[in-house]
Order: sequence, then structure tokens, then C-alpha cells
Amino acid sequence: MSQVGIIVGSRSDIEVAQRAAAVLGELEVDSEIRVISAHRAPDLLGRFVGGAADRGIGVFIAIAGLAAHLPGVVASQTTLPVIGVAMPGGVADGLDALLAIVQMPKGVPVAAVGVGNGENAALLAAQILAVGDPELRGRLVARRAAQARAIEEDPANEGL
Ligand code: RP5
Repeated sequence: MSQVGIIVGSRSDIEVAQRAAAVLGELEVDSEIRVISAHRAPDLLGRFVGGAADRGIGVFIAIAGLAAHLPGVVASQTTLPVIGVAMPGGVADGLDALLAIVQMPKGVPVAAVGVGNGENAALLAAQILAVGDPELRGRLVARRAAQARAIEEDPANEGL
């Protein structure tokens, strides 16, 4: 059963979604990727988001470029946390999409990570799920420790 629902606005966004899914997989968190445009298929999006909590989903990652309304529309239909990822491209290479995501008017929040940063979206989703899952928290702690160790063991840092 998927714990994270990853939604992209277009097939052109799918690589970022796959990177998020890969990080979640490393943390043993199940996810599913759906391609559902908020403006081209609003009814399908509503059905997917509306039924998600009953299917075990605890967090959404919504990835979109340009007007990037997808994360906000997802958030409007659920109280599950929504993490938005802006895609690079457009007139301001992702800054336009990032602002669209972080500038949600009050009442319906969306979290945001860096432009194109599917990895951080996955880590933040896992951290949210880890609040109620001590084993997942342990895997996150181990990942951070391995990350630090890799830097300490870098030959460039020998002798420090
Ligand atoms: C957004 O517009 C999508 O998220 C995508 O990033 C961008 C372009 O979509 P396509 O027109 O290529 O489907 O809705």
C-alpha cells in the first residue's frame, strides 16, 4: 500500500517524480506516481486525492511547472500534507513555478522544496511519516549518519 502519492502535472515532469520515488524506496517507503493535470483533468485529480487517505497515503508530493497550481489544488482537497516541487523551465526557469507554489493564500498551506529537488521532497515526506513510525525515523537517522561519514572519509578531508 502506498504511503506517498506523487502527482505530476505532465509526463514531462516524470523524471523528478522518479527521483523522489527512488529515495523513498531506499527508505522502504512505498509510493505511487500519477500523471494528472490539475487543469486538464480536475475531476480525476479530485477522485485520486479524495480516496487517498483511505488507501493509506499519508503525504502528497505534487510536481508542476509554469503556473504550477497542481500542489495548491491538491491541498484544497485534503488535509494530508502536500509538498510542492517546482519544475525548472518557463519564463523564469522555475522561479515562476516556485512562487506559485509558496505563495498559497492563507487557509490552505503547501510546503515547498527547491526547484526540481525531488530528493528533498522525498526526504521531507519521509520525515513527516516518521513522526508516527520509529523504524522509519531510525532509517532516516542512519541515512544522515552515512551522509556525514561519506564527507568525513573523503580523501580531501584527510587529517582533519
Ligand atoms: C505544467 O505545465 C506541468 O506540470 C508541466 O511542468 C508544464 C508543461 O506541461 P505540458 O504542457 O508539457 O504537458 O502543467
